[in-house]
Amino acid sequence: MLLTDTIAAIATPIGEGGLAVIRISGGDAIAVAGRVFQAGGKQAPALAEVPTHTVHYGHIVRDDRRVDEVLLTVLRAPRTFTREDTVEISCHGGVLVTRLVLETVLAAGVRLAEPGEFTQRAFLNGRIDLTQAEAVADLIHARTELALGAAHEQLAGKLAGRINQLRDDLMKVLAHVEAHLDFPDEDIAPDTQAELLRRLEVAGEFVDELLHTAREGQILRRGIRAAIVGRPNAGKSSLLNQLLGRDRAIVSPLAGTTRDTVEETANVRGIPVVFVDTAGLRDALDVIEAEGVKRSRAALASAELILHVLDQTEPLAPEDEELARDLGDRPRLVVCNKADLPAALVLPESWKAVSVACTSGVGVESLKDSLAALVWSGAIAGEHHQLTVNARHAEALRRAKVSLEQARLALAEGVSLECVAFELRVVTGAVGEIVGKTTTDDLLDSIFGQFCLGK
Ligand SMILES: Nc1nc2c(ncn2[C@@H]2O[C@H](COP(=O)(O)OP(=O)(O)O)[C@@H](O)[C@H]2O)c(=O)[nH]1
Ligand SMILES: [Mg+2]
Repeated sequence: MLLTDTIAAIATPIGEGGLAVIRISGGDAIAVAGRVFQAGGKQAPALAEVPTHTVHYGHIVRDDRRVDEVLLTVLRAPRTFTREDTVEISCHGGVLVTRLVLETVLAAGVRLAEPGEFTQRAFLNGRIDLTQAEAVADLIHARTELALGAAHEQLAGKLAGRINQLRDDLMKVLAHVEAHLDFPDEDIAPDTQAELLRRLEVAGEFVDELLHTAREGQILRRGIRAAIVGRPNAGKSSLLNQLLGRDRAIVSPLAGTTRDTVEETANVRGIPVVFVDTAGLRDALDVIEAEGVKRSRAALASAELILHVLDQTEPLAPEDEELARDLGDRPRLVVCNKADLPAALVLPESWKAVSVACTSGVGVESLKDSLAALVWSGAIAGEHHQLTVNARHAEALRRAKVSLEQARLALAEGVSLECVAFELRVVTGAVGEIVGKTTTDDLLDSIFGQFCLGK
């Protein structure tokens, strides 16, 4: 991937819309735009002359023919996303017209950008660090406002700031240790050693704190899967519809109505939850239902949370007890449905249950509260949702943690300063990977390759 050439891509989704944006970035961006743009009005200055961060009305022209009527924004380096000269062309949002504008720009001498290349340039030019680049992707993919909030904080550099601080602190300790290595005759003074140990302990606590946010980070980024299971006719499909707020699954008094699994995402108190409605768990009557039951079992196995629906007009069935046993200590919420009808159900003491009536929706809001509480249980709540690490960060932090502990032990026992320095270099390297201070091409490819075209 060249960093010196000029690139262009459609920055908006392909499809019919009111507007589409074609983005051009690189040293020739403004010159290229000047070649294909015909400004409206007689006294309009050439694009090369216009001030930065200004918008211009005119037409994109190819071989003297007007391709589209556009608004063109000129953004000069370095106050741009990529830190390069950038031009954004807002054209009409049709599939064909957008493609023609892009082709016109490409024909004028720029290269089609690769997926994520604008963001990669922003990173390589020092505009953002790796955590911020990842936040751009999180932002685009965010499905709830909570996830969006976390992505915004990360994009603003909150995580990067904390990670850089950690790395700086460790570098100082490393510098101390290395200084002593240069003078092997001198022992490290006891109070210096105590101070260095304290700093390593503080660093270790901070790494642990960050690692604790990994689960939350995953919940916010990927959401969780919740399987709705229970006996036929308990009201599983009715519950799915209530949780989604619309009639997605077929509800009927006939047992065995739901034969396939139905998957839909809903926003529950800021958590993206993929609900999977399943066929009732029972001995199937025919091959289709048998396949449905098989899929229910698969959904059950892959879910992070189980909504176990019971019909409270009936006594507890052996299947329900069996299911509870099978689930062991996996997160489970027991939902007693049909609260509008007389009760015949007696639950074992240890079963914590929420009572709902899915026909009217009574109890569904408190079910959502319980669900969110269950998801966040064990995770740090509140403002800490704002600072969460992703799987890549967590992996680097785990490596850092191991070496940090080795360094601390070596220093405490006065084994060898060489060993302390070695481990600390591993730690600072691992921590540096998070923000992109130490990177490999493979790492960059894997991060930026996940982006969509034009980002
Ligand atoms: N009275 C009452 N009936 C319900 C309630 N929830 C579901 N039902 C009825 O129970 C039957 C089975 O519901 P359904 O959602 O298809 O159950 P599933 O087989 O578990 O998916 C349907 O006739 C629903 O209308 C409820 O809260 N109260
Ligand atoms: Mg059903």
